[in-house]
Amino acid sequence: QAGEAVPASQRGSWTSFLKSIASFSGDLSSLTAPPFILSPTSLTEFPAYWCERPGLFAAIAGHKDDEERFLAVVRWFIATLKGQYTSRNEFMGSEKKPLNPVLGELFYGHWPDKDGRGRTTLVVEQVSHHPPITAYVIENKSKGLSLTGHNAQKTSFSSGAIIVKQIGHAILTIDLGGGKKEEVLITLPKLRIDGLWYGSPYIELWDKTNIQSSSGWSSVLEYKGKGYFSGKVHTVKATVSPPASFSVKHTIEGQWHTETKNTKTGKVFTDVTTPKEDVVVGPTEEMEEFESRKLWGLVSRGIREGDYEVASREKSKIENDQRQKRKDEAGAGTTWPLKHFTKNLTRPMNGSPVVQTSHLRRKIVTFIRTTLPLGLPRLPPYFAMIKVGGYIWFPA
Ligand code: HCR
Repeated sequence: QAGEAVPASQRGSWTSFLKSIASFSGDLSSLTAPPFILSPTSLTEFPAYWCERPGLFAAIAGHKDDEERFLAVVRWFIATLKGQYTSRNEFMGSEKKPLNPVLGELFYGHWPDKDGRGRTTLVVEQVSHHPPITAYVIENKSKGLSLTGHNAQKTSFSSGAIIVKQIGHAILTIDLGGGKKEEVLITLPKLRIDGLWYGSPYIELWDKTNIQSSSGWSSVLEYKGKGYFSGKVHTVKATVSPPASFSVKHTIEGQWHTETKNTKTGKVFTDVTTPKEDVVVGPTEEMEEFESRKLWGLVSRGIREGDYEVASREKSKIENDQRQKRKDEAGAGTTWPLKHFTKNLTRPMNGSPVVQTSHLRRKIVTFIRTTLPLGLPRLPPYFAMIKVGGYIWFPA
C-alpha cells in the first residue's frame, strides 16, 4: 500500500516531498524531507565505507604479481559495496536522507593495526556545499596504500525512482617499492532508489564500474537488479582482462551483498556475510567545532530520539551560521580555508606533491594511452574519466 512505511502524521509531507522530487533535477540534498526519512549521519561519514574490511584493503599490498594484486583490488572493491549501498537499510530499516554537510566539515577516523594488517587512517573534508562534494584520503602507510577520491551526485527522477549519477572517482596508489608505483582508477556506479511509493527506499546499482590499473590489468563490473540477468537483487558480473587485450581471463559473478564466485574455478571470490569493522572515531568532546559528529551532535540526537523540534531548531542554527559565514567572506573578499584539500589539486596538502588541473589531465591521458590500446571497446568510459579527472572535484 502507498506510504505503508510512513508514519500516518507524515503521509501528507511524504507525498509533497515525492511530488517535489518528481519535478526536480539536481541537488536533492537541498529539498526538505519529512522527519521519518532523515538520517542522523552526515554524508562526510560515507567514505568510511571504502575500508570497513581493512584486512582486504591491506591484502592488496601482499602480492608481487600484477595479476594477483589486481584481483585483490577487485575483491576489496566488490566487498565495499554492501556497506556503501545497503547499510542504512540494515541499520535503519530503509535508505535515509543523510545530513547535508557544510563547507569545510571534517571527519577523521582509523582502523587499528591488527594481525599485521597495519593501521589505516581516514581524512574527509566537505570541499563544496553547493553542489555537495566530499573529498577523502584513506591511507595504510605501512602497506604503501592510499586511496584518494571525491564524490558528488546528480539526481533525476524516472518511473517512480530516483536516479543518482555519481560524479567523481577514486584513485588507489600502491607503492611497489624501489620508487615504483601502481595507480588504479576506479569509477563509480549509478544508483536507482526504489521503494519511494511505499516510503521505504532502497538502492539498486546499475550500469558499470571500470577499474583500470597502470599495470595494464582492467576490469568492468556490470550491475543488475531483480528481473535482469540473474533475476536476483544486487547482482554483479566482473570481467578481468590482461594488459592490452580484448580477452577475459577471469569472470566473477554473484551478489555483491552476499557472495560472488570465480566462474571458472567455482571458488568463492567475495563473502561479505561476515561482520564488517566500523571506523574508530575519537571522543566527540575532543573534536574541533567542524568535525561532523560534534557539529551535528544535537541535530543527530534529535533525529535519533524522535525530537524533531530540537533537530530542526539546531539544524537552522547551523544553516544560519553558514549563511553568515558566506556573507562575511563575500564582504571581506575571502573564501573558506579548506584544511586538507584545495581545488585543482589531486593530493591532500599534507606535504604530498601538488598537481594542477592541466597536469592531472595530461597524466590521466598518458596513463590511458599507455595502458590501453586504441580502439578498445572499453575506451569511452575512460574518456569520461578524463573529463572528471580534469576537474578534480567536479566536472564542468
Ligand atoms: C544518493 C544519496 C547520497 C549519496 C550517497 C552515496 C552515493 C555517497 C558516496 C558513497 O560512497 C556511496 C553513497 C551511498 C548512498 O547510497 C547515497 C545516498 C542514498 C540516498 C542519498 C540521497 C541524497 C537522499 C535521497 C532521499 C531519499 C532517501 C528519500
